[in-house]
Formats: sequence, C-alpha cells, structure tokens
Amino acid sequence: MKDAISVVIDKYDAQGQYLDSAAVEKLKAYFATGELRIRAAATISANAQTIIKEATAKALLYSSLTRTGGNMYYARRFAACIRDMEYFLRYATFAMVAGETSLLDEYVLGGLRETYVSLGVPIDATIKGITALREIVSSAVGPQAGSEMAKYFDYLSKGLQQQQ
Ligand code: CYC
Repeated sequence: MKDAISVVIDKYDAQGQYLDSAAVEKLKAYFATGELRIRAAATISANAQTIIKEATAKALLYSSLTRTGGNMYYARRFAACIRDMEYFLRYATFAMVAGETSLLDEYVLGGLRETYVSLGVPIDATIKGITALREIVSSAVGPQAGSEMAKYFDYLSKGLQQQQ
C-alpha cells in the first residue's frame, strides 16, 4: 500500500535523487490538507451507519433490486450489498487519508468486476450506490472535504466500469 508520501519518496529513491521543488510542492499540498482529511475521516467514522443507510435508501431501496428476483433479494444478498457499501465507504476514507488511490486497486477493485459479473451483481446499480455515498458524505463533511472524498469514490466507480 502506498500513500502520498511514499509515492514521492519511492520515485526519488529510484532515481537516487534528493527531493526537488516539484517533490516539495507535492508534499506541501498533502500536509496542507492533512487536518481537513483527518477531520473528515473522524466525521465519516462517527456517522458511517447513517451515511450507508441514507445512501442505500437514496439509490437502491424500493427498486426492482429489492423485489423478488432482484439482486438484493432476499436477506443474504441484501446483507451482502450493505456490506459492500460499507467496504466502499471505509476504503474510500482510507484512500483519502493516504491521499492515494493505490490501496483501492489492491484491496477493493482487483477482481471485483469479474466477481460481480459472475454473480449477476449489477454494475450500474453499484455505481449508483457509490455515487449516493459520495453525495451523502459531501453533505456530512462539507464541500471541501467532500470533493477530496469524491476523488476516491469516482476512482471506485471508474474502476468498476472498466475491465481491469
Ligand atoms: C457479493 N461482494 C460480493 C462478493 C464479493 C463482494 C467478493 C462475493 C462473495 C460474497 O458474497 O461475499 C465484494 N468483497 C467485496 C469487496 C471486497 C471484498 C468490495 C473488498 C474489501 O472483500 N447487489 C446489488 C447492489 C449491490 C449488490 C447494487 C450493493 C451496492 O444489487 C451487492 N455483492 C452484492 C450482492 C452480493 C455481493 C447482492 C451477493 C451476490 C450473490 O451471492 O448472489
């Protein structure tokens, strides 16, 4: 797993160079938003259950998914879907704290699309769920931290859309 700092250090280490002004700018940008990202992570953690509930209600409930034969029908699949929403929220928060997307590839997206396709989990509806999480999170943490989080939700949506 990488974060914004290790990405910079690995690059300069590979070249056997000291940090230059471009590297320092990247590190500065990361530290300048540090307080914002940590506060947002605390708010998200404290409100995770409500965020998931609201996003699920907004995007997924009372649709063909939850009716007989839908992919969220019945309890076992419903629970799997809520759990997946939790994964998306938790890992997007980790990625925001790290300031880096690589952990999303490593821990979430690897093989996920194939798993969903083979189980008949609808990708479009999943992306709607992730988009709803992005919107609810933004109203919980405010626009600045919300747009930081949006990067990682969008990365998840994009990764699911594409063949890995
Ligand atoms: C299933 N979701 C799964 C499965 C995996 C994941 C591996 C298959 C195994 C299982 O049922 O547990 C996802 N597992 C993950 C992720 C990680 C992981 C992301 C990384 C930490 O370890 N169905 C819908 C909704 C959507 C949904 C749109 C919720 C957003 O209609 C989710 N995922 C869903 C459902 C299943 C599932 C219903 C069960 C499908 C089945 O067994 O028929």
